[in-house]
Amino acid sequence: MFGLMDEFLKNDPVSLQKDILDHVEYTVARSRFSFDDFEAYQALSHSVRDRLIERWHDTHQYFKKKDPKRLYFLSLEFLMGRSLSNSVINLGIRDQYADALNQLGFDFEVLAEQEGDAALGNGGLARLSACQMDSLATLNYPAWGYGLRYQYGLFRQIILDGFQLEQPDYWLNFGNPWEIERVHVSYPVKFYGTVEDEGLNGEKMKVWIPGETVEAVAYDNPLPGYDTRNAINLRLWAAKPSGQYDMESYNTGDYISAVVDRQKAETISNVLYPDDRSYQGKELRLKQQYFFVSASLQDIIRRFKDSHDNFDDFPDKVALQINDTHPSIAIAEVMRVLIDEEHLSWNKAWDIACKIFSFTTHSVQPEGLEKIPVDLLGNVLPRHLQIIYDINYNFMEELKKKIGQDYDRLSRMSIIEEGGVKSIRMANLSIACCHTVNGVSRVHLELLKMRVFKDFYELWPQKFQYKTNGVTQRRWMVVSNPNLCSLISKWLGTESWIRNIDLLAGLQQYASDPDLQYEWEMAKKVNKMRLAEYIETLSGVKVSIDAMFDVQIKRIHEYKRQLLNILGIIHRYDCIKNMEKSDRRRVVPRVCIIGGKAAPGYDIAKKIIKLCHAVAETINNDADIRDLLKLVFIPDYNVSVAELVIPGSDLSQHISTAGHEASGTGSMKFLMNGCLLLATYDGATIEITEEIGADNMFLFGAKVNDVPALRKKGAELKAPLQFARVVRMVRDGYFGFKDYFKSLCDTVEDGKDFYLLGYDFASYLEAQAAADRAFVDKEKWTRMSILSTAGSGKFSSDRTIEEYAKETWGIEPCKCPF
Ligand code: 26M
Repeated sequence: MFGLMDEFLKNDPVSLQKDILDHVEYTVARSRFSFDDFEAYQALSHSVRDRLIERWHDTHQYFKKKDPKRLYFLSLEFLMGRSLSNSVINLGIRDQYADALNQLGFDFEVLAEQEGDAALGNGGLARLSACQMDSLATLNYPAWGYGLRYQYGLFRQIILDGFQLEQPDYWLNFGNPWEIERVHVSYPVKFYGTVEDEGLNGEKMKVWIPGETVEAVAYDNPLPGYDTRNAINLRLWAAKPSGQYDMESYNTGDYISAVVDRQKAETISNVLYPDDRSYQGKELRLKQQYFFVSASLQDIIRRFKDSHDNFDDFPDKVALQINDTHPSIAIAEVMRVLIDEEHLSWNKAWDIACKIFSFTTHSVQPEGLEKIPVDLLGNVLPRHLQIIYDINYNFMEELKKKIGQDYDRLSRMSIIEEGGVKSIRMANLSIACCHTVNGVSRVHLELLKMRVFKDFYELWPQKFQYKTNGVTQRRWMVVSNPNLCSLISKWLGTESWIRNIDLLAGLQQYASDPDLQYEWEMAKKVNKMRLAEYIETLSGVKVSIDAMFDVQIKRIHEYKRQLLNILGIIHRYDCIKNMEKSDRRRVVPRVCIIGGKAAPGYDIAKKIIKLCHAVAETINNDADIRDLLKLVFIPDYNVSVAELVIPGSDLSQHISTAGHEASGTGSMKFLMNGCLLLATYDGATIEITEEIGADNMFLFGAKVNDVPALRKKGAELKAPLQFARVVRMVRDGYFGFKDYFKSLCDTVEDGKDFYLLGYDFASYLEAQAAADRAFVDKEKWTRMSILSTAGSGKFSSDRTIEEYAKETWGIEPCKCPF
């Protein structure tokens, strides 16, 4: 079966051209003599997809033959972005396609721009899942991703008069060539109903009689590894009306409403919830969680049963990773299936569950932890509620034996939260069951141990670990920054760093080499020109590429402190205005770029976006300021915008209040692309500092351990005068919208400044001044930039995945032969 090379699709330009033209004619149904860029993109994608499917089939046959322990990665969110460039690069056929297209009169890059983003996720957590899937495929791990196929991804951000408006992202409008619909891979998922006691062979049994059944249909997304034949699968579930009809309503003649009811089933996979705590406790969100978990587990168990008949082997063949608590209802579902359907004993089932599940948490704030009201869970999933009560009973009994009658601690650790709204604490359920709880950076684990999960850490210290996040260099360097990559490969004399990123350290020795420095600066210049063009088309603002491009792109959140950035920009503007004309020559020109979405219900975050626009309006139209300072907001920030912006940045800001960013992954993408970081000692930044040295970054601000004491000081902690002055400018209406910005200004008043903007302001300005000084010393700046890339190796998701594979999942590579 393997090695029949001549059976594979051919990749020479002539075969590729024929293939593309055939798809124009037979798939897109256009004339091969007349088709536009979008149609060419569609045909091209189908041609690539054929090659993907070939490898994907071989990989799965090989996995089936070898039957290794498999990893199943459960996540409610995957932020994949575009697929075309990534696929052809990983398949190793980009240049062949580019040649073939050239001869047809098309430009590969232009066609790649036709693709829309798959934005089935919110931010960091979701993009991390996508990066980790790329590493799993590349490192040949036998892994599957499971998630939901939302019809509407993360909302599109429109800016109207400086205000954010949300629009639906109906991303499937023009079809999606990267997925394969599997109408025959489908499972019924049940909701509601009652639980009854029944006797079976003299034993009491619980029988769930559901009230609604929805069908889950699989959509497979093949994901190719780089420089390997392996292609793994991301299986996303879509809800379809069930084949099981409610005969009664049909027979009673209520045909129309019966059809309408069935159609409602589809709403389950309709829309991605924006990351927003106010959505907690929503029925539809719980149904989404259970829907994808139930379908995935049926699929996983079916695959296991194909070649095994004893559940004792289950933990040797299956690792289940829960991405944050969102899929944690899987724990109760595994128990239900093993006990009610497979008739295992409680103890046997619990033993299996504890061996297969691991859990990674991505948050720092205890109030961000997910809770499901008991009434809601009891209504939607009555049997699961019983199981969770039983898990909690056993857990509490075990705990009492260990810690005695410490009721405060027992109630803190209980899976059930009593009080106003009695709720299930999904994090406590996850920790009680999972063999490993991972944090996403070293300092994040410390915070989990000392604060958020202190009680649990004291009970089970060995469960708590961390795996510092990483990102894939395939997407964040090879796809998005080809100029820099060819330069790196030339100087290293190899392209192997794309698979073995530690080789980047080889650049260190050339960091001061004038030839490399020159080429490095040229590559940056070309990327800045591309970004400048994009900015001008979007906002009409002309920016000079000689200015420092200073970028902050990420979700808008108070703890990420975009407000600190804007207040710093106001300060810079105010200083320039008050300078003697002759002194202005010494000002380092800046283009400040901010981008990101605010959760639709997050008022303060939306005001930050409006303030950014109001300040930009004033600065950019001030003839006095010219190229010394510009501020632009990039609308609708997403993965493909990041791919354009990051390579064109000089400086990037990661300025969260210490102790609030669990890891941060944007910083790693900038680092790999040789952008200098201006950052606080928070999340993974601490580890970045250790890799590249504090003198190659601009660090500032309170440290994680300072923050609690600073907060205690309250109003005693006086913000510096410069800070008071810029806040006053906003308050007094210097940028208009005085009343609207009042509540935003209130959040940083002395005594109320929870995120410590006032406290950190002076050191922030110093770090900015240090960045200015470094920028004018081109030799120094470029050296720092080269050393950033050279020191970024640790932050590849390849390293993260190797650690998970060895320390958490216990899986081995399974490389499909060519
Ligand atoms: C919650 C309720 C309802 C709907 C959505 C949510 C929700 C969705 C996503 C809550 C949180 C979500 O993601 C959190 C997240 O992205 N955390 C980030 O994870 C990154 C990867 O580990 C880290 O680098 C970031 O520091 C962390 O903020």
